[in-house]
Amino acid sequence: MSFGVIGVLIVITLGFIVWKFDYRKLLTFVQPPGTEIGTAFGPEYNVASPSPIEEKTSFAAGSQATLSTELQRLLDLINYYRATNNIRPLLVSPTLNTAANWMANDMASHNYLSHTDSLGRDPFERMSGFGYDYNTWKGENLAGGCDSPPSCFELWKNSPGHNANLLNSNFMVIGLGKAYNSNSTYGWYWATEFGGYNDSPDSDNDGFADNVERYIGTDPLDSCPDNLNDPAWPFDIDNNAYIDVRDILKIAAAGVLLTKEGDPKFNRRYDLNANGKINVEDLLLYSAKKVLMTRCSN
Ligand SMILES: [Ca+2]
Ligand SMILES: [Ca+2]
Ligand SMILES: [Ca+2]
Ligand SMILES: [Ca+2]
Repeated sequence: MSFGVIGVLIVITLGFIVWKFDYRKLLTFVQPPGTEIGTAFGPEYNVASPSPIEEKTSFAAGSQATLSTELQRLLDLINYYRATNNIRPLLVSPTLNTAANWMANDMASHNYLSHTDSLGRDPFERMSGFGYDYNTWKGENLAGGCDSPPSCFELWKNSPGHNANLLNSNFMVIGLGKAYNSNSTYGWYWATEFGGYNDSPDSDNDGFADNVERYIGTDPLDSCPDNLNDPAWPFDIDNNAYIDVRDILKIAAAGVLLTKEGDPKFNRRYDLNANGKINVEDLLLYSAKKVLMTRCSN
C-alpha cells in the first residue's frame, strides 16, 4: 500500500461573531463579548488530500496591508459572493491582516483549531492586541484541512454561522491568513478576521484610505498624477492633475453608472467610495470632499 498519496482529512470550520453595542450611541450598555454563532464543529467533510506544498508564512512585526495571490483569491471569492447578494465588498485592514496571519501560524505551529489562541485570548482580545480595538462589529472564521481558497470558501458558505459572517453587511474590512504545518492534525490552517470599521491609513493624505485606493486601483502612496498613465488620484479620472467637471462627465460617458460588481461594465476605477456600486454617491463625493477645481502638484 502506498503511503500518503491519497489521504482523508477531516475538515473543520469555526465561526465566531459578537455584536458589541456602540457606546457612542448607547451610553449605558455594552454587551460583553462571548456570544458565539456557528462555533459548533462541522459539518465534517472528507476530502482527498493532494500532496501539500510546504509554504512558509512568517509573522512580521509590522502591519500587513497586502495579500499573497492565494489570499487575494480567497478575498475575491468572498467579495464576489457578497456582490451577488448585494453587499459591499470588504477592504483589507492592515491590523486585521496581521492578526489573521498570526492566528493561522499560531494554530499551525501549536496544532490546534480553536477561537482561543495559544495565549488564551479570544478573537476580540487578539484583534485588540494587534491594534484593532474599535467598538464595532467583529467576527472570525477559521478553517483547518482545506487546502485551497475555493475549498475553504465552500466550507464556510455551507455552514450557517460562517455564512452569516461572509454576508454580514456591517463588516467593511477583513484580514486573511493561512499557514501549513506537515506535523499538525489538519495541515493547512486558515483565519479570517472581520471588522465594521475601516482602520486603514491614508498614506498620501488625499482623502482616500490606502485600502480604498488599492481597491480603486490608484496609488496609495501618490496623491498627484505625473502623466496620463499615472493613476495616482482617485478623483482625477483623466489623470491630468486637475479636478473639474470633465472628470465627472467622464464617469457618465463611460457608461458605468448604475452598474455593480459583477456586471460586465462595472469598473472599480469609478467606484470612488469602494462600495461595489457606481452611482450618484460616487459623483457626490466630488462636492462632499470639496475637490472640484483643485490642482495637485508634485
Ligand atoms: Ca490616499
Ligand atoms: Ca493616491
Ligand atoms: Ca482631471
Ligand atoms: Ca460606489
